Amino acid sequence: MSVHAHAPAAPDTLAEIEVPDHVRDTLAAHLVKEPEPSRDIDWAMTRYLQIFARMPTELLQRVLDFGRHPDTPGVGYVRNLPVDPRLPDTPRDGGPSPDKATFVAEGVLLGLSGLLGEPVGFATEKSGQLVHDVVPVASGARTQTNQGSVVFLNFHNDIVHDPSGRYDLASPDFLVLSCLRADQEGVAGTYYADARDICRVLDEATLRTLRSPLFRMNAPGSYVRDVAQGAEVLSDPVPMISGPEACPEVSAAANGVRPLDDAAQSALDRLQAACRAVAHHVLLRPGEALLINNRKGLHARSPFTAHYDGRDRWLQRTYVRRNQWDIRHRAVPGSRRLH
Ligand SMILES: O=C(O)CCC(=O)C(=O)O
Ligand SMILES: [Fe+2]
Repeated sequence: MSVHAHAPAAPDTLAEIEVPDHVRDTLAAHLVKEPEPSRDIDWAMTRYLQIFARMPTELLQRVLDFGRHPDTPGVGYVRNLPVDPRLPDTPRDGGPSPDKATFVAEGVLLGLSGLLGEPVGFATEKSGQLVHDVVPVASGARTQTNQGSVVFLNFHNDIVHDPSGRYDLASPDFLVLSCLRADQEGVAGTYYADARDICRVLDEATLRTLRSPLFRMNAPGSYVRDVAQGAEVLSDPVPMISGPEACPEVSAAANGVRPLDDAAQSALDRLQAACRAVAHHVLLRPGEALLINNRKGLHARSPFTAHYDGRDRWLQRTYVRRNQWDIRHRAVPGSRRLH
């Protein structure tokens, strides 16, 4: 008998969800009539729920299961979604575009988000907007942020600075990334490494180190740039991997992880190498979206060429919490979704 006969099968960590043409067309027909959602976001989210709830039950359940169970895949690749009839230029300054006449893309993004939880904004990320435009920005081309293009954006999860010293607590549970326009060369790839796959390929000693509070996370690039005048703002020492073996949580700041000793540094290097070895790789195209569980795994982006000519890559993104209760201490007064 082979030694592998009783090894548990590797869990399926990528959900591929193809929307049938007739469902896409029905979604499009409704979404094209909807107004700009931020005018009354709770009304808009309710309306999107009505529209998306009419999808075939199996399709709807796959998206709901993605959001509600610890044992489901960490990344969902949704294809054949509706797009706007006419797409204006990609914004050059980080968005939003002033020229959008219809809001199909926003409806797709927020409709999918609403099946996972509630979209929330953070005052220090994209001015607190709920719909983020992820576009290359010349001044950030070499940064480890979503404005970058020239550099590989390392495997990370999207974390949020919090005065408690723990940056994983307030962070989004999910990100939704929806593609409005691909990069002109078609090479910009998004990667997702699921913590279950990462743990399968790492040795015991490395895992023990990664599960120890030997790492300090730097606050996101936007926070460091806009609030801290460029200085690092480090978290308390935290582990990078936590939780039960069957469903571990992983966290890594994009803007720098500072290991406390040499063993932690080499474990961090092995973690990034493991991510590259196990990651799912997707080239997002218009009408495609990625549902990203921001706790089950880490994501990354390949380098690509930005031209700053209005035809650059354009994604829209939400940050989604299943529940705002645990972050109510940081809610901005007078706002129900801004933290
Ligand atoms: O551009 C991408 O594919 C991913 C960028 C990213 O990490 C993010 O928007 O959080
Ligand atoms: Fe990210």
